[in-house]
Amino acid sequence: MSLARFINMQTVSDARGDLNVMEAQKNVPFDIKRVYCLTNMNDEARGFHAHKALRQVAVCLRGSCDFLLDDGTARETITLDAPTQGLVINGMIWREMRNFSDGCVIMVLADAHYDEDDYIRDYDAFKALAQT
Ligand code: T46
Repeated sequence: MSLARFINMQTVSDARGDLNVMEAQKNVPFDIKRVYCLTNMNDEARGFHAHKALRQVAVCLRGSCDFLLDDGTARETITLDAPTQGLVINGMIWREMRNFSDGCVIMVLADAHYDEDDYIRDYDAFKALAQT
C-alpha cells in the first residue's frame, strides 16, 4: 500500500483563471493552525525528521520537488509538481525533501503550532519508536 495520500484543491475556473480552494475539515482533513512556506531552496535536501503527532498537507505551489516518505518499514519517493494537489503527511512518517526545481515554492498546512518537542530528528530513534 502506498504511503502517499493526496487531496485535491477545489478549483473554480473562469475566463480570468483558476481559483483553488482548501478548506479545513472539507478537503483538508484537520483544522489548520499554522501555514508556512519553503522558498529559495537550493541543492541541499531538507527534512530528515518525523513528527510524533503533527498532521500536515504539503502543496508544491510552483515548480517541483521530491518527497521521500518512510513509515519505519517501507520507503517511497513521490514527486510533487501540481499546485492543486496536496500531499497528506501524518505523524510518525520520516520525510526528506530534495531535487527542488528553480523557483520551487512549497506551502505546508499544519494542524498544530510549531513545537520542537514534536520532532524526531534522529532516524534510529524514529525507527525504534515506529516499530513499537
Ligand atoms: C516539515 C517539513 C515539510 C519555526 O521556527 N517555525 C516553524 O513553523 C517551522 C516549520 C520551523 N521553524 C524553525 C525550526 C528550525 O530552526 O525553522 C528552522 C528550519 O526548520 P526545519 O529544519 O525543520 O525545516 P525543514 O524544511 O527541514 O522541515 C520543515 C518543517 O519543519 C517540518 O515540520 O514537515 O518542512
